[in-house]
Amino acid sequence: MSKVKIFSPAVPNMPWQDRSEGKTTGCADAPIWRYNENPIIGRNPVKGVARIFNSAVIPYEGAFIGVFRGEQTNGIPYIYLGRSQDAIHWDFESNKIDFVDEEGKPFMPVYAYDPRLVKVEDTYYIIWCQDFYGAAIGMAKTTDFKTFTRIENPFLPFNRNAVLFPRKINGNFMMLSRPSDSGHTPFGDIFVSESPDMLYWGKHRHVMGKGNEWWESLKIGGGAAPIETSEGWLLFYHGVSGTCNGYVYSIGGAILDIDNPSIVKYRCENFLLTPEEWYEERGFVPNVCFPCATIHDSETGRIAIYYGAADSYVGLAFTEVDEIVDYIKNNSKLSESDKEIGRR
Ligand code: BMA
Repeated sequence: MSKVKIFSPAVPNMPWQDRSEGKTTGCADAPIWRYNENPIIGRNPVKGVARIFNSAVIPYEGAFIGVFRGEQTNGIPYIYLGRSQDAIHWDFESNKIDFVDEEGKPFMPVYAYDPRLVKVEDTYYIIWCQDFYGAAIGMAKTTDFKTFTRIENPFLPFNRNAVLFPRKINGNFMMLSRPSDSGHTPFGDIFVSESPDMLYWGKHRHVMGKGNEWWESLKIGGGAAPIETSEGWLLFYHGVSGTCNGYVYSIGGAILDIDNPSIVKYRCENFLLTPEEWYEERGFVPNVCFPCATIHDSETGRIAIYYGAADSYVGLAFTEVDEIVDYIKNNSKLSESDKEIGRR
């Protein structure tokens, strides 16, 4: 039993590899280690799809299911469904997810990328980036992974990296997002918005800005759905450094206040994972570690982090809640805007 409690169902069959077997790396001192058979999803994973990366998975009916960013061979990203018994080896449907609109008529976004998958109460929500007169947030819901019904676009363009909290807070749905431009956004902070009905979103609050540390000094964005713990919401996010040779995406960690996630309680000044392995450094876009999901077990405190690598692969890394929370707390550096209720 971990010292820090995770409040979510137990997942005894979650993927796991002990640290001694996993790949640790020389330069990162965070208690997080890579699966030694990474990448778990390689190139050309299914007919018509050149690469799968930046994807989200969740326990489902005793096994696992996921929504995957598939880069089609025409270069346009879309979302594909995948299923797995062990959350490591995945079978993908060869057809893109067929969304329907609120009236049950077919609805196909022009493109769809970086999906997240979050269960709130009895419904699974998919949140992604799509065209709405520029990059914006798309959403759909399902209860059976057969019918996927569109929900109104929650935010105006331009926005990316929307991540829903796994339960309502003070009676409202809560969602992180990162307002942006429509290109390769050279700025960006994380905000939180709330909604009573998943239709109307408001009470927008600033959560955290790009960091002072160089690894996240250009922009940041929400990653995996926050994990509810006895210390607060544990958030794995991405932070970007703008080097003379292009952007570098690393994984960062923060803990948000449980009742008011606009307030950051702890924020780790060090990255938790940064591109070091060949599949992170080399690919369609080099130097990208982009977290989109975790699977975690409340019984053991184990956490598996799923991240896109170099816009080409999916990688898996492991940590334990006690150790990662300690590490984030022991290396926490907050700015004034992190600590305030971000309202102006
Ligand atoms: C961001 C997003 C991600 C991508 C990253 C690196 O702007 O588009 O999907 O992984 O760039 O290319």
